[in-house]
Amino acid sequence: MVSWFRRNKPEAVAQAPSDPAQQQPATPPSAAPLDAPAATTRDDGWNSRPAVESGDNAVPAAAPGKAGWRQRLSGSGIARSLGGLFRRNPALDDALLDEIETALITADVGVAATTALVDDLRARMRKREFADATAMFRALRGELVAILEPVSKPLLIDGSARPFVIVTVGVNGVGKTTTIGKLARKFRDEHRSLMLAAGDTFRAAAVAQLQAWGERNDVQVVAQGQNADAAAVAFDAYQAAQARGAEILIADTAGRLHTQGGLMEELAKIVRVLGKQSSAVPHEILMVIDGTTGQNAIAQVRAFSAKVPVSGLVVTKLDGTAKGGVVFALAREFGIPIRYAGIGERPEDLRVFDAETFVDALLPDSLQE
Ligand SMILES: Nc1nc2c(ncn2[C@@H]2O[C@H](COP(=O)(O)OP(=O)(O)OP(=O)(O)O)[C@@H](O)[C@H]2O)c(=O)[nH]1
Ligand SMILES: [Mg+2]
Repeated sequence: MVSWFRRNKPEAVAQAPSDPAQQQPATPPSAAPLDAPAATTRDDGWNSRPAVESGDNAVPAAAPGKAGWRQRLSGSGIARSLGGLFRRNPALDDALLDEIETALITADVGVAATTALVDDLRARMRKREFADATAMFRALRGELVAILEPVSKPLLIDGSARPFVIVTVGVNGVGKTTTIGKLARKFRDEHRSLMLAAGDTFRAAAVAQLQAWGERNDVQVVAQGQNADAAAVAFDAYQAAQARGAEILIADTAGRLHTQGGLMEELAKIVRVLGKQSSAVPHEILMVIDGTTGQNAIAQVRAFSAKVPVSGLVVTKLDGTAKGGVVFALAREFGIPIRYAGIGERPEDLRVFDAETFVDALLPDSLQE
């Protein structure tokens, strides 16, 4: 944790409260226009010169972010249970291992990952590797980081792909549209040119929600009316982005239950139609997971991955009471890169996922290196 703050010192500053974007709700007010005009365009300078130029065609999509992980994650189930254990200054014995096991399972780390972790700690305790409980907690920290390290791979925007296409997918209400809004904010702050595609055509309010995020961030949104074919919207948006030389196109999609066969087919169609442009398109299929979902997240990722090649995950709602442990279960089960963590509803509440930062935000300060 300390080392992370050291690395990122200049950014460890709270967002200026005068930013109007912060004062707006994540979901636009109901007074927002409901019917989006077909293929809306705004020529408002979004295409202005990027200050961040990718010399090697691939740079991290966003900086690691600002301080606040610890503050936001301290309410999570996993932070509370592990922190509580540690504060009691326990003896190093089997009872402590049982408590760690309970804490991890309660926090949704999952039975398989928990068993592997605890068995390993037990074996090391028997070999007298640990002088005291603190030493065992440190080992636990190391193992938790080791689970997440392989999936700590930030999204790299290939500068030679114009546009670099990101499609967000996931079940209803997980935070897809909000994440797009946050990404729009990040990319805009990096002076990248970008466009959004309102591919959730099920509800008029969904189009309006994306348009509100677009307006807030000065980003052009390509939309058609409600009930338009989502694949056609994505296709039009791709062509518009290409014609304008946009660096990035992010397509929203409607939430769907992973068990709804027809809707899952529609998602595959969106990806297939985009793929007609080039086999590399879409460059990233970003699946958004609600961090409070628990083990059901595993079933969701399995079902979506069976239909479309999910290439990155975003875990949202890790602030508040999320159990958080599902991040470890996902990492262990799929090995799909976790690109970002959502830690709040505001535009700036998105962090590039980092294994050490995440684990250290869950553990007491004294355990950090
Ligand atoms: N606390 C918290 N809330 C979040 C976060 N991300 C999204 N939300 C909230 O979750 C709710 C749903 O977000 P949306 O972005 O509309 O979710 P969606 O996946 O687009 O939903 P559908 O389009 O209906 O499938 C909103 O109230 C968001 O403000 C987060 O990281 N933390
Ligand atoms: Mg949405």
